[in-house]
Amino acid sequence: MNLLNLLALPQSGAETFWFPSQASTGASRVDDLFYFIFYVSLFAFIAIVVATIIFSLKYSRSRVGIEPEDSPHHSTKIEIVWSVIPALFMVAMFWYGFKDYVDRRNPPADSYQIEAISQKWSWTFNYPNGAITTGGNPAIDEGEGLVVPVNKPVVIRLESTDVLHSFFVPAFRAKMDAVPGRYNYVWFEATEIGEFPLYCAEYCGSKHSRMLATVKVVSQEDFDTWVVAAADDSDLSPEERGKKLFGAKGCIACHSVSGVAGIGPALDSLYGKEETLVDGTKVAVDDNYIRESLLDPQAKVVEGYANVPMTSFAGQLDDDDISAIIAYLKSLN
Ligand code: HEC
Ligand SMILES: [Cu+2]
Repeated sequence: MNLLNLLALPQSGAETFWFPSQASTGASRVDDLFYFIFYVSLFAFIAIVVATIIFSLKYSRSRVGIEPEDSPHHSTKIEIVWSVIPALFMVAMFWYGFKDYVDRRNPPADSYQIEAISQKWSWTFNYPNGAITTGGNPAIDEGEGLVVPVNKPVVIRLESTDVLHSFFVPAFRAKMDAVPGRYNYVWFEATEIGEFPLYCAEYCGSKHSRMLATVKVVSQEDFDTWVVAAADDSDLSPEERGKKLFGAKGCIACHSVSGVAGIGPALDSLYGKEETLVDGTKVAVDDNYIRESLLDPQAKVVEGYANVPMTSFAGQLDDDDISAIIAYLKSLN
């Protein structure tokens, strides 16, 4: 690798040693601030190290034999100069950092909102019209990833069902934690059509490195066609439809399917199991038990969950939906 790349400034947003090419409106501001701080620090570092070396050679007692003589040990003039000049640079760093931070935290009013739910070790993306995509651990899931329109501000509302994850798209310079138990958000406006890697940037367990998805940026026209087609689930199998509903109806916010209990019990390898209820009785998990869990969750409450009520989905899920969810839960065994 050419070491000079370390010093390269981005040329019209192209890839550098430090950054991938710029693919969002906010990217150049992040980069400009980074390079400003980097070059100021580099200048100060070199100036201090070079001066240290020159002076220690020039005035070395053992080498040159110069005896120390009385000299002024305080100069107000010099002290003011070396306090005020760096302070001005720091005020500039703070000012631009603060401005960009405020900008990063305030999505434009006409933003398109997509919900991203993270779980070990994948993402579920819910679009406003009911379309759902997934992305992440390729061993489990060959999801399509996040799809967004170009030149349109997009707010990603971040949730986590289990542990801390972090939504990170280097090409957009967009990075924000997904925190269990609260909502967070990040926004960006993509400026280039293409596919960009989406990483989880918070160590979240053994398959963290495979929590790797893509963001596909398409034209607004393509997006509009795609999102309508993606919401149409008439050609899905019951299992696939169940999986979609599981994300879309928010089950995934309380139930993981990775064996980790969240607000509610993990639902993988649930079907057919013997469940212990709060009053100590045991019931077999079958179609009717699951149906009842959805329509009248308080009828049979799982041991250990007496204080965390699940809300009823009566009126939100029709019989077809319930069958699809049952098919999906069965497929997780
Ligand atoms: C607000 C959190 C929350 C949401 C959202 C939620 N659940 Fe639950 N769920 C719970 C809790 C807590 C329990 C355990 C207490 C109980 O049995 O009612 C539970 C229990 C269950 C059970 C029984 C589990 C077992 O181990 O026997 C099933 C099945 C279930 N939920 C399915 C779903 C499905 C499907 C959805 C989405 C349509 C959903 N839940 C949405 C919190 C939630
Ligand atoms: Cu993660």
